[in-house]
Amino acid sequence: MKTTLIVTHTDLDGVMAGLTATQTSQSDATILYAEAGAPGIDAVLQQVLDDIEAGKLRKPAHVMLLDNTPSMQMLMQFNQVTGVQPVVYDHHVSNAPVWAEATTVARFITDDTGTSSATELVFKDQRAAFTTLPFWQTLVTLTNLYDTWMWQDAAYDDDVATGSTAQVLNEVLYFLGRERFSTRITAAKEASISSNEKPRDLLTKIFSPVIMGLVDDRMAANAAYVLKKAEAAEFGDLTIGDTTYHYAYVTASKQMSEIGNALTSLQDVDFGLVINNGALSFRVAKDKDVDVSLVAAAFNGGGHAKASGAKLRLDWPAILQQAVTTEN
Ligand SMILES: [Mn+2]
Repeated sequence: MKTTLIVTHTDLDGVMAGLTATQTSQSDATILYAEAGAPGIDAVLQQVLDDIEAGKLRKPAHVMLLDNTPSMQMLMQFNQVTGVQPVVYDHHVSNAPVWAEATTVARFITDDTGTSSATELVFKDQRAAFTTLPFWQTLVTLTNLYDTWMWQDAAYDDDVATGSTAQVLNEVLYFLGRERFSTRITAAKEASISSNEKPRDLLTKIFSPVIMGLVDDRMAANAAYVLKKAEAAEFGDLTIGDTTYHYAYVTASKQMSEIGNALTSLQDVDFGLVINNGALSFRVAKDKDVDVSLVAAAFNGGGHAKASGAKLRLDWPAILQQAVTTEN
């Protein structure tokens, strides 16, 4: 193992936080990626501990945990085995109890205002490492706007399209994939890019005009798909207690939250439901009062009152057998 270990999330904020942290780490860094939430990062840290125990890995000298907070128990175990106090950069407020409690086994750099991404937390903490990379501030701004949902605010609909370029940066990540995205960003550290490049021009320099054109095409195709799905919606009524709610539903294979949003703007709809291969995604219309986390909970799912999700598990072998048995 190299001397710095970084564990981060797989989304734009996680990937950019990792790339920002490698710039600041004193030595070569290994980056590992974890799924969202404590179970995701706990699983990765458990694997690291297992590998250290099996002699496959050397103990890291520095550990940075980004856009994610492990469980209290895992932080204690990790500290005990490695002797290292990880530095945790996180902004998921549901982890605040661990931030308050685990101060003897880890150091926490956090935000609970909803305005700072993990990438911004790392950048602000280590700004001195970026004096020779003035354009990095723009990448941090775009990542921050996207991850905190602020990119849609009118304030960022400015003459250089800062808000919409934040969405484009996210799309570039999913178009290229994490490896190629990271390679391009790392190469940009070597290129001489001026500090006052407009956001879109900066991305074109980093990723090339060809890639930006393909990403634009893909975003246009996605928007058309969302529109087509909203037009194909069917409608239902659901009674919870004394109240009956009207909802729109449709099946889709991608763009779940965008389609959910589009469904909520259809006439008289209280909430939208998008179904993707058994995954149910609920979203409440603006100014409508229905707690869809109750509906998700009925399928062992959860989330927020205004947006929640669940997974419908169907026993296909049993369904097939029953259908054939009934038929014959
Ligand atoms: Mn984040």
